[in-house]
Amino acid sequence: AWKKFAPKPFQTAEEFEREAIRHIETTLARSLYNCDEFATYAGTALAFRDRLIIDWNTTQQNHTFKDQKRVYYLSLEFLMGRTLDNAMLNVGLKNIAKEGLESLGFRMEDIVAQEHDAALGNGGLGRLAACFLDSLASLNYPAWGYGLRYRYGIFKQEIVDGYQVEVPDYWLDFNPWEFARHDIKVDVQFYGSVRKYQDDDGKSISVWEGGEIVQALAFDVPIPGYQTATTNNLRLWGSKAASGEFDFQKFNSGDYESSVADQQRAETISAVLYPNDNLERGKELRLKQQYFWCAASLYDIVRRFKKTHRSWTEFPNQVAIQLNDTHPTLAIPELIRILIDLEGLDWDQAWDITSKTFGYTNHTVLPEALEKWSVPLMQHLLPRHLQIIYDINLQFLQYVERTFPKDRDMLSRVSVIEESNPKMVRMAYIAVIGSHKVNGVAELHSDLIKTTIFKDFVAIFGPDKFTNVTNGITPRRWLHQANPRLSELIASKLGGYDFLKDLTMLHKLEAYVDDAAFRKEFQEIKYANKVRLAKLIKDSTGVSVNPASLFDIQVKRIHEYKRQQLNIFGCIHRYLQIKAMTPAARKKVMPRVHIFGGKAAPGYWMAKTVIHLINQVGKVINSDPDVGDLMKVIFLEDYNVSKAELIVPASDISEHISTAGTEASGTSNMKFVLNGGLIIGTCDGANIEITREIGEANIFLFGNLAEDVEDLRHAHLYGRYQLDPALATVFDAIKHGTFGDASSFSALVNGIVDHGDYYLVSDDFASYCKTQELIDEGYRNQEEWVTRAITSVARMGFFSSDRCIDEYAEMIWNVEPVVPE
Ligand code: 26W
Repeated sequence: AWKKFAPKPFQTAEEFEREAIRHIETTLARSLYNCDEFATYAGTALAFRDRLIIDWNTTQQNHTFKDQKRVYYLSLEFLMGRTLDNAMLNVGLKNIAKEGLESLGFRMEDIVAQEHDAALGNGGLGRLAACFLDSLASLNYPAWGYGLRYRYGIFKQEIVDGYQVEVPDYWLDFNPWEFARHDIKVDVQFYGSVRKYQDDDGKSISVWEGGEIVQALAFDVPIPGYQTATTNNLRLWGSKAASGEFDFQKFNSGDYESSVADQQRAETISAVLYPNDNLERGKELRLKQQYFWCAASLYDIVRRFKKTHRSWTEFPNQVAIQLNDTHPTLAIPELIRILIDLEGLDWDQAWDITSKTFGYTNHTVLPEALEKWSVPLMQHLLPRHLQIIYDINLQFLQYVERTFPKDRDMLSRVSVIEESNPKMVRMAYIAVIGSHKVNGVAELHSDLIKTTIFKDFVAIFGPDKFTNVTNGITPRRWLHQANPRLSELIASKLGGYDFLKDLTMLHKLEAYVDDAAFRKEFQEIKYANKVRLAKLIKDSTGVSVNPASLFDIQVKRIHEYKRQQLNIFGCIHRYLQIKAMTPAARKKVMPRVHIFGGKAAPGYWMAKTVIHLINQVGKVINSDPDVGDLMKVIFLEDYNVSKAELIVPASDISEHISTAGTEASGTSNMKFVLNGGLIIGTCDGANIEITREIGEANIFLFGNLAEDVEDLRHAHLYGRYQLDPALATVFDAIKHGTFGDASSFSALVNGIVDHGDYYLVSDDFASYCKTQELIDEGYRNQEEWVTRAITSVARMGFFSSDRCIDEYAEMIWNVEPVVPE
């Protein structure tokens, strides 16, 4: 009987218009007579949202009914970007909407551009989580993401006088994609103390009591799969003071303000995303965020399990939890606490269930990024969890001692507690010990973690616990949405869009490498994408760039290990060369536009110095009449996902030039190549596998190898090296004030000249510059260049996040898809 009342989704352009207008007039209470682009976006989004909800409800009912194992992806970051375009594509009604919008007098691009990015992430790790959600739904895996609903996402970056300025990103004014679940609340406890007693059977019981309670409220975001009815759920937790906790004592005694202050203190937990990427700062609020989110998510997962299951031994057959880096490691002691303290299991049962449930993905080997929390802080905030962590450590160290009886050093090396002052809890070790699989994100990285940070653990647990899953990207957003013309061209040759579901089909494009019409169209698309980027550059910086020049792009978080400084020193070197040339020689220079973008962590002074230098160099070069169009240096402000969608398809060359052994994988490298750009890169992260797939002839590799980095660093420290002479000339120009006040940049220069050049900029400089010359030569031969670009696109099928998710499902989660009815 209910069926006849079920909402009917629109099927035609006219029905879509009717729905969008209904929402504009009723849901938004706006008159059609002042219907601007924003209102039209809102009406469109709400019409599509209705459509998503239907599939979402069906999917969740179906998953509950089928009762198969589910995947829970715990990530502090989900860098989703915009949703509308993806929703339209995935439900297959984009053309209908386009037609409808046109008849209302709007262009699709303008409407889609009204949406604010959901920027709940820093960079690679957060964007990877977003690609994974897309693939999980598209492949019909029953999966949920769990994260935090930050009120402020990553800050907006403004460039003022060449310096980065951070502006808060309040993004929730109008967010049609989330649903507040007012009925789903979890009380999360902090502080307090642990009371131990013996029950009637003499069993020791721990009770965590006192302290304070903060309430977690669920906000759900539907995640539609591509061309499937499967619509998964992303649950984000917002914090609020627990209603019972609103201090009526204070309230009644007239201390209204302080009782509101308590409320605000609770809301602070989910207020802001920490903007550090690869730097751990040990802040109490961050630890509170981590526990708040882990506790709420586990409560929710356990509650769902208990609705249909009685035996705890079934838990790992029903639940797979993936830890996206160590940020959710507290979920391990939390599950043990639930099983022992609340459900009455004994240690061995609880441990067995827990370690079968969790998998841990490591995303970085940088020592400053490895999470450690001080024991006193943990004792204060989470007293029961600290006890459990000590218990885990005790059991583990006893096992190690039995296995390696003669190795005393081993015990202190692998102990979860670092014996420093204060003592520190090593979160990555808990994650390794408490999971059944540990993976890195590219082959080199997975090898490195086994030989460096987790070497002892390989000896202890054996090599099979450690595995590799090379990262991937979703071809829906990063090919079809970002580059619709290229996607259409490919579809015209491959007989439709099936390659968006099976990216390995791209290999068939190799048959068209010599097809003149195909090549011409391919080149025209690249040119059009460069024109589009040139317009963004003009609008945001005022600088005109010639789209016929070689576009050389480096966009990613600003970090010393990613070496934007190497790139900008290379630009200065090129500039000095041009300045020294005769007019005749200048005619032979290959014109280039050097484009940078990326945010520096607000407290990362050296990264901010790099941004300042790039802007200063741009200011000088872009207005130098000797240079003209031969060279431009651009810093694009506020790099984010939606800008990436515009930037990525417009590269001729992109730069992925980290010191070998430091970039775990990189994922933008994959995006650029998939869109027909070549790359210059070091032998690092996924660059190595990209090379293996597309062929050495199609990539510009340079620089020292990871295996030599340690020796080179050593040589610097003991003075057995000489500053690269070309780099010395670059430094002279900086010191002479060519790019403004030299003292602004002295720390950057001195870090290389006097302080050990930790990132080996000098060691790689000559090889970098030489390779840039090869690129100029290569680009001159457009015919060969296009062949390389097309061949590369054709060979990128491996890097779909669909492949990646299938590998996780098989090797780590042991879950199967649930095909929708
Ligand atoms: C605790 C501070 C902090 C914050 C973020 C430490 C570490 C992180 C992330 C793990 C850093 C990150 O985003 N890592 C990136 O992960 C990508 C996805 O696997 C990789 O492609 C990048 O190479 C890696 O830098």
